[in-house]
Amino acid sequence: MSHRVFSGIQPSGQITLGNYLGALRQFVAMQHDAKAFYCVVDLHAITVAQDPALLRERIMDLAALYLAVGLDPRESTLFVQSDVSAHSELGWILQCVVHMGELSRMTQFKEKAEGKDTVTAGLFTYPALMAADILLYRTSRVPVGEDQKQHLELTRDIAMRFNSRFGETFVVPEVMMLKEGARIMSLDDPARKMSKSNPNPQSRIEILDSPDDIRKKVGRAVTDSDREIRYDPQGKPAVSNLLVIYSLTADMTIDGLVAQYEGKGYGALKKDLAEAIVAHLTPIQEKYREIRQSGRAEDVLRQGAITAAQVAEETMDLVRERVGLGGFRRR
Ligand code: ATP
Ligand code: LTN
Repeated sequence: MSHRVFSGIQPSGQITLGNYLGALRQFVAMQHDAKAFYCVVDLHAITVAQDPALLRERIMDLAALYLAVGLDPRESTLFVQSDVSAHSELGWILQCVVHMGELSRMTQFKEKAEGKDTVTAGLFTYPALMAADILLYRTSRVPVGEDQKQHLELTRDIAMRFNSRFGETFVVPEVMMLKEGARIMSLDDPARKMSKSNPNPQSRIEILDSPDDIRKKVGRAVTDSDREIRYDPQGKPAVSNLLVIYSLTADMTIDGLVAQYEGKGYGALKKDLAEAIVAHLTPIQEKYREIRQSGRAEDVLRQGAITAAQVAEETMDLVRERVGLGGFRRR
């Protein structure tokens, strides 16, 4: 049986090199031998305040970027989460399956709630909606970065609990993480992951950054104390992060890079790294601009919503029946 793949990215900011190297790159690679669904998870984005006009722009930006990095609508279904109401509906039902204690243990919630006077209930129940996204499509594989591993484990627990309580309904999905790139770190602090909603724009490279911005950001990236260039994520986290980014954008091995820069300083490494990133991102940016102007993404999302809704509704019919809910619309 061919695999079902589902994943999503929040339109909560400009997409970063972390999102690309940890997640998007996998989306593209996995679309060929699976039935894949890639979603713009706007309902997740509103768990923190979003400006409505900006949110709409970011949804279109992300959809155009999906196409620009090589997602092919003939192979993958690309759609916006809020266009398929089954996500909210199953999200609610799964909120009635997941436990408060389980949600309280989620590190993403703890990190996002830290230091805030108030947080929304949606930020807390976020993993139930994420589980709904995945389980609606009877997904077998979920490509994500390392930070989502805990949410995926909870999704599996929710699916198994539901199946044992109500009878076999959901496929229990597997997490798919890349060996290299699953956790790209911030340029200003190698102890934190690169994130699109970090208030410091110097902490991240955005996929749509200009070549000059990329050069400046890489140039200012923090480095470790001695001058030696070696791969040692524990002892030299900043330089190791730069080596991972370099290796993935230039398609070279880390060992090869370490040999190439032996005896050279951080300056030489950073200069060449910036050029490798620029060379990798320039063709993506060109495609992105062309797609954004053509309005093509809107047609893709319209068709994607129809395809996704059909699959999701089939699952919802079964879920309602299993749980003992309503069903009169169809009787
Ligand atoms: P936010 O800062 O708004 O929470 P984010 O940048 O963490 O956003 P998400 O939309 O939450 O991005 O994540 C989209 C995908 O990118 C997920 O699969 C996530 O695991 C992956 N991802 C996010 N940050 C990184 C990173 N630094 N390295 C590798 N993968 C990442
Ligand atoms: N929680 C994820 C985004 C997300 C997702 C999903 C990822 C929402 N629904 C379903 C994979 C599958 C995040 O914050 N990166």
